[in-house]
Amino acid sequence: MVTGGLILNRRSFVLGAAASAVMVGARWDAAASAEHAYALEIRPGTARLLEDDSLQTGIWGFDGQVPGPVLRARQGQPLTVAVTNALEQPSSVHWHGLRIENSMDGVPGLTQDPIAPGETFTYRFTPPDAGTFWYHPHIRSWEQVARGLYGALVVEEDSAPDIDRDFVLVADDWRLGEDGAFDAESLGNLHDWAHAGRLGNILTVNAKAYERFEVTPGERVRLRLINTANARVMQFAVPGLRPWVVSHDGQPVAPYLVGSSGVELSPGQRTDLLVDVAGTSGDEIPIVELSTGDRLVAGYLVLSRKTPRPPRAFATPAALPASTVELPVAGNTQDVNLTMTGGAMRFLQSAVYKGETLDGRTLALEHSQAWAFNGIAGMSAKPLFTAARGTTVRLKLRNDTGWRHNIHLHGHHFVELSRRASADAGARPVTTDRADALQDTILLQADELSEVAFVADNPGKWMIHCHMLEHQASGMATWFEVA
Ligand SMILES: [Cu+2]
Repeated sequence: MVTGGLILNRRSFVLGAAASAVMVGARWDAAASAEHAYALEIRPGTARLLEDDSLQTGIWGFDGQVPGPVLRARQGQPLTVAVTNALEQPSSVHWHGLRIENSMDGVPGLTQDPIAPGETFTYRFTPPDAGTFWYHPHIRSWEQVARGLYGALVVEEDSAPDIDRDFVLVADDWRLGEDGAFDAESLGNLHDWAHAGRLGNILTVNAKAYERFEVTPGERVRLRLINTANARVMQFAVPGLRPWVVSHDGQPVAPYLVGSSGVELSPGQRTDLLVDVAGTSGDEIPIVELSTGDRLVAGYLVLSRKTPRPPRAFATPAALPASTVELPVAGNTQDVNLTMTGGAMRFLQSAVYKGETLDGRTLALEHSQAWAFNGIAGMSAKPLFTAARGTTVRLKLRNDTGWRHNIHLHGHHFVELSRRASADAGARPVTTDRADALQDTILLQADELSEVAFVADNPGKWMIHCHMLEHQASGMATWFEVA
């Protein structure tokens, strides 16, 4: 464990940052209250997203800021968030990755009514897992998330891991004009919807061009990375240091070192890194984003000129406290196929939309639908499947499109069992770093197949959708029921 003095340092850092930078109007006082309570307002605001900070961007944000306040909760303790919608369109809040009661999942039309303009909805739940999560609207999310409606939700472990500082890095890509204005004109562009989704031209971390994190040589630092982009897959690395991955999607993994290609985060995914800070006071160590082939600087670890702490022996970090997710087992298994079709180059010939079979041209031009799951575009009246509570569901994902997709499961975490490069290729064991990871979101390349499994232990109606938000809006959304 760290010494008492360092715990104090860390605490004062967290609260200091909260008071000054990220938490206007939302406060957390663990000492005063066992129940963590917040109030958030969804409203327009402005942000300085560019290096030239004379340029402002109109955004939509929780409390008018982007990212929204970092909400902090504790594993197993109740959390209350009263959300008021001050937009002129309906909204909601989904708690991405949290295995909570279905009525709190924030999906209008499935788990609640939308929060109408001027109305307030109070979310109350108890996070069962410690880790890095995030929150965002689940209605017109292709617009509302793109405009800046998202924030981090950090659920702290009951017993704190041995670290000195804890930072949240909310990464996004924005589509902005030269003057910094948000490109609203291209929202809903069907070309984006049928291709890779809305990709931005500006990378930000915590809505800054170059976010700076002050650290001291000799410290072990936790970086909580969250990809909140609508559609861009990102790859992060800290080339000057040797970061350990300790968690994916809010679930602990056996620690391993980040490789030279960085750690991949598809939209919605999270990864927690532990970084042992080495260097000389005054150094600025870049955090880089590698997905374009360039090394884009996403921010800096700035080594403080304060007296370095006594050097500590940097060993392989201990794993975070074990997950409470029930692991799938053989037997009592239900197989479900989910086949993705459509998109540019392999357009839908036809699909069922709201109960009616329509040709691809009508789907695209009259309903903005370009993709289908099992031949059905968009949400249907009936669930894709119903599982008895406690059943292991083996979900056979098959991407028959020419594009990457990013499947997100609500209310549950799954493990990947196997992957194939195409239907003709042999099954191979999962060899990625995430082989043992519990995930709530998974990226499939064009033509890939993947088998994932989870225990359907959370009763209610849960979405499965592509978390490339334009794909979700244009057909890739369905739901299942745990009875
Ligand atoms: Cu997709």
